[in-house]
Amino acid sequence: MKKILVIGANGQIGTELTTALVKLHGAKQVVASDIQALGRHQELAYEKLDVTDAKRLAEVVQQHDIGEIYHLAAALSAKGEEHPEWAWNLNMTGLLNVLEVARQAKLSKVFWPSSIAAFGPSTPRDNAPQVGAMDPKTVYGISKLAGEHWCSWYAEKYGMDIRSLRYPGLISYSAEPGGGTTDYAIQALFAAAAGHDYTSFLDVDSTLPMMYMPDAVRATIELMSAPKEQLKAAGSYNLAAWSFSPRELVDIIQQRYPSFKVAYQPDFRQAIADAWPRSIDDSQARQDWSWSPAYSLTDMVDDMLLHLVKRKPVTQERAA
Ligand code: VAH
Repeated sequence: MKKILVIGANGQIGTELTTALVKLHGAKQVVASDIQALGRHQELAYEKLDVTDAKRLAEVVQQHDIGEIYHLAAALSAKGEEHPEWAWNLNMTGLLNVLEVARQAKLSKVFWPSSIAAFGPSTPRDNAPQVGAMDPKTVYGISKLAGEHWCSWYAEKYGMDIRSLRYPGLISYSAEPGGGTTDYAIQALFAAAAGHDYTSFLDVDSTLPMMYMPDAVRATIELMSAPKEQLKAAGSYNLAAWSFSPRELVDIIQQRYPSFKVAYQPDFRQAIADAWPRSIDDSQARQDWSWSPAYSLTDMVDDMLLHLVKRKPVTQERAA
């Protein structure tokens, strides 16, 4: 049986998605890969892979008899603004390599994450629609919007099955995120669990769409398992759980840790957040494959703090 290749398996999404894919398909069916020399998932075959190297990617697909790719390696919004050429190359050359290798190897399915970052100031701030104005203002968002169109082009021209989700900000404890704008929420939870105060780089009322990683992973697997004929969206699906501001998150944390203190010092990431919608209309996903988040905002806070207090945060320096 053809195997699954996860590109970016050591990353914030890849770490938990890979574990879930192993649970579903078995360790022998999943090959992990990332830019680091070593993988996080000891039980899996692992390939050190720079996804901008098309030749190496094609070799890995051939050597492991890959049938599906989950391509998660990317530069996120904040780091992309600090290193625009690097971010564009990683995000676009990486995706184009995956699409072209998948075409030539006749892979059955490809998953690629888009993001609410593909929206911009012209997008309605509340209940951003599945189809509407998209004028991203970050290199990351531009690469996600361009990527959505490239995925549609390959799907239409070659009849490929390419599936995608516009993830909101994702909250997780298993792998620290790499340079996103929504990371303030994760950093605040890590700080509270460690008994430290926190200085937020977003202002107190910066409301953003967010989701707990277990829900995002389940949505990904549900999307990839859905019968193709059920999927009516032309491209990447809006996906949502809830939205919150730093003030709202901190209030919930302080109900559990009354001494937790937060200061607000907005930096360049404030302008990134201000160009993103406050909430997302994901009714198409709910309609097409009965998407529904399982975790409430307080469930997420309690589960994050439970795991973080029990263990030192797992961190792994990611190559820039
Ligand atoms: C970022 N976590 O902050 C990512 C995400 C919607 C935000 O794409 O860049």
